Amino acid sequence: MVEMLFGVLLLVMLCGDLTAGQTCQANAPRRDCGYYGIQEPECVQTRGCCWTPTEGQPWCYYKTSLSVYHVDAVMPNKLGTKITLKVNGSTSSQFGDLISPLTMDITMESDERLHVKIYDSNKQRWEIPTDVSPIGSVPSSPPANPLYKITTANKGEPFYFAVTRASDGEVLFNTSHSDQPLQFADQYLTLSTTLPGTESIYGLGEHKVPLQLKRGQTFTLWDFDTPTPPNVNLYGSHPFYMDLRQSGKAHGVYLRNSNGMDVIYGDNFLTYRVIGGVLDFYFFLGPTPEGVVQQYQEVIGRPYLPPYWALGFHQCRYGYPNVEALSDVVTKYAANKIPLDTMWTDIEYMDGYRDFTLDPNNFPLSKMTEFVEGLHNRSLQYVVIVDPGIKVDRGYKAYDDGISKGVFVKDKNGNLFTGKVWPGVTTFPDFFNPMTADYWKDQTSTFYNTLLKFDGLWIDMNEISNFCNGECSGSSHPEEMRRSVDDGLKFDPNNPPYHINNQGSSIGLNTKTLDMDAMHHGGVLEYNSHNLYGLMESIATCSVLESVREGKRCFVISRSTFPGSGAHTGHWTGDNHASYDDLYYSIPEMLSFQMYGIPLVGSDICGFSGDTTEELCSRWMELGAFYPFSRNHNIKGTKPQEPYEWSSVAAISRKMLGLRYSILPYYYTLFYKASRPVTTIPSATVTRPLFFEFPTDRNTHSIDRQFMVGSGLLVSPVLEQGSTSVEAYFPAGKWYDVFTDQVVTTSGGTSLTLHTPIDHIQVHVRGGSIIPGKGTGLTTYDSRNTDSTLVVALDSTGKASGDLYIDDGETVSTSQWMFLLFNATSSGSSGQVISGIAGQAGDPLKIPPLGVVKVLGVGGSPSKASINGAAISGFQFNTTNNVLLLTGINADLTSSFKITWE
Ligand code: MIG
Repeated sequence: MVEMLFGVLLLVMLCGDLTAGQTCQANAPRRDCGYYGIQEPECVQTRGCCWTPTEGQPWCYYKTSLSVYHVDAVMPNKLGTKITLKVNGSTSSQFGDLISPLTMDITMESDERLHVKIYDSNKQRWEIPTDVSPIGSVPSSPPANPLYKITTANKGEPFYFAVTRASDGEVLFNTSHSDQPLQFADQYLTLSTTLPGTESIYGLGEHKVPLQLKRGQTFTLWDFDTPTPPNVNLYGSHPFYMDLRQSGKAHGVYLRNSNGMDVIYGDNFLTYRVIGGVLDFYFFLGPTPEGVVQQYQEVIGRPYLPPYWALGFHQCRYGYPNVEALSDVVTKYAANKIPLDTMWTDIEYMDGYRDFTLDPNNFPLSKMTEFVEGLHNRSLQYVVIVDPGIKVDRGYKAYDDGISKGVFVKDKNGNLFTGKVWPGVTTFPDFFNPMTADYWKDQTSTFYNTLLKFDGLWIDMNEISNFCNGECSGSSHPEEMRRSVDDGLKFDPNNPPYHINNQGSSIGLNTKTLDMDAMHHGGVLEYNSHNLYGLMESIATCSVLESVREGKRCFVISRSTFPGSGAHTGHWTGDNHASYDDLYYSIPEMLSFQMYGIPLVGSDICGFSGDTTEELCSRWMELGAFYPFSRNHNIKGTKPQEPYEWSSVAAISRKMLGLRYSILPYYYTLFYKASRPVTTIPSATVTRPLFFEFPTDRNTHSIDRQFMVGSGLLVSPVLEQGSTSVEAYFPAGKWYDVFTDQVVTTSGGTSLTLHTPIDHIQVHVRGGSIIPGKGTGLTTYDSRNTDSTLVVALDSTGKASGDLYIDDGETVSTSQWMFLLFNATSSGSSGQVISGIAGQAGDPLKIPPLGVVKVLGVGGSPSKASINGAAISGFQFNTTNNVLLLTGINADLTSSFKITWE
């Protein structure tokens, strides 16, 4: 320190004042220029630094330069402009030398999408491979009617750029007037945008926070295994936000970067501080929130369509001691007539926590085979956990094979990188190595073919989680490896100059994970690729499942995720607590992941850690019945919480899961639409915040205690202990209670307090929607074999519409499918529902017929109905609630029909 200081002084004396053009910025991140106890005169006069006493921050800190980049050249091209930026004067900055020149590519990729990328003009820096997280296709000619305008500084001027909405000139992103100009050093890249201060921002996960982000908070993106305290960085990283303006117009901003970062959301600014890579921004112009999400997903990849059974109910727990315990759970579900599609097993099934093995005592092969066959015979599925850590253990196939193929992550010297996880000393497959896909496939398929016919895999601990901070101290290197790369690191990845706010206290980047100089294939540092591990494991795992299960869709649930994960996997929100707080947080978490393109998401129902209670578990089964991914799971050592543990919770589960199963065709259709590129069939999110449907209703902008399923269902749960009522907001429209068919409001735009006893949740159907359904069942298989139903909820003008996707529910490249549209119109006491086929492939599917149609909000008093001209005998009209119930219809759903009533 002392020597360094002399060095600095000497330099200052030799070269003149290095801090010319630099100022004191007390609100910018401070780099310590002093030591504990330094006084102002020494700080300011001797060291030439700044002095601002502030609790919790260095009082003596370096000056910062402003507007150091200037535009050097502007070159228009086919789809936009190439601009070069140069630093005028000193390149020294508080967190390393600024890189100069920089290139900024502005590319107009579509009417709705603008791409702005700033990078080192001379040296290739770390960028995310496009086969890991994709980028959208780029057109050959410029878009005709871009919804945006971009302006930048002119040649010679201090750099800035601004994106505005073309239709009304509203500024969406503007880097010019901020205290924080662009700085682009090797390990510190910062850029700020000004904000109006009245916007709503969503995204920047994964965090346990309200849906609408609070100002004055730093959102850190760095994958980390932690029992989900609020605000801090969790398992996945999604550098995407949506900005919804008071007008109801939304846009999105995606920073395509996998390095650690802080995003600071202030009163009227948002600042990125990123510790590597490039500044690669995508702007999505919406202007609807749903549009923004769909435009984003066109870049990162569409969510995959999961198998239909994935939408059934799942039961898991950490700590089922043996195969008998698993059977017992399945038996009790059946005995209690509670729907269950999939039984899960946590790490205890393994032999000494070795992946791809079975514990010979508690989960022996013969009994496991019998158990899994039993499940399959009853059309249930089985899912097991797989962790990335492979036990270092000669004679263990997964280890030996990995060593001989050289597919594990290496340390900085090229030796095997070892950490510690459940099995003890472990190593980690390196999915950057092209051989690793084969290795992973070989291990998984051998496991599948010789030991366990699982239907899906649960991939945990892939942040990567490690019990040590980096390599465990005293680790020996059991296998020597040839060093694969040596690009002579010019920096210390373990100790970058800027410390991101890891876990809210800037703890080391290697905390509970690998060292930052751990090496992946091709010289890829852990420092750069850390946030990608879960995504890469998901890609490999989904692809293995598709191949071992012979073309059936994969089922993978991953803890760590990144943009693009939704194309391969779903997600559960990790280790929540059996608390009412976490019951609530599960809603903003679920809704955020809809934006991130991972619609198959849900939280551990009834709570993972801590003992749940009868009341909490009741409320959680009610809410969880509407999660896209619906699983009850808890930690070892706590009270059991399968729904049949209480007769009350069993009854509630029968009711709510019964409803869920009966509307799965609606959910599945939404999943199909989520998976579709933006074409004629509109793409869609599965569950969504209210503001997605009602963006101009400002009351909706902060609602995250209610949510919508598609555009037609509104779910309003009880989230407080001891409460038996819900204060539910109803946006404009006519809303019907799905349980009673009663109208609750005909105009909307109003909050209602609804009596909601312990066995109830508020679910409303929006007038104007047609919800396709089925009879219920104890499995999705049984439910799929029942007749189809339609609930037609007429709006106040007597209209409604809806759609339905049908296929076999499991094949990857489904060659037989259908997309149906339903349309209802009515006036007075007569009306009709017609169906049409909007898309189809292959021969029509053989599926059960349409059995029941229920029409809500019927006018007048109809007395008869017919289908394609033939009378429908099952005719009932309820004059008190204006519900028309048509039964025994028995019409082929796969050819167009017309139902009329009068
Ligand atoms: O260190 O496999 O989030 O769902 O039950 C804990 C045991 C490891 C964490 C997962 C949790 C799972 C547990 N795992």
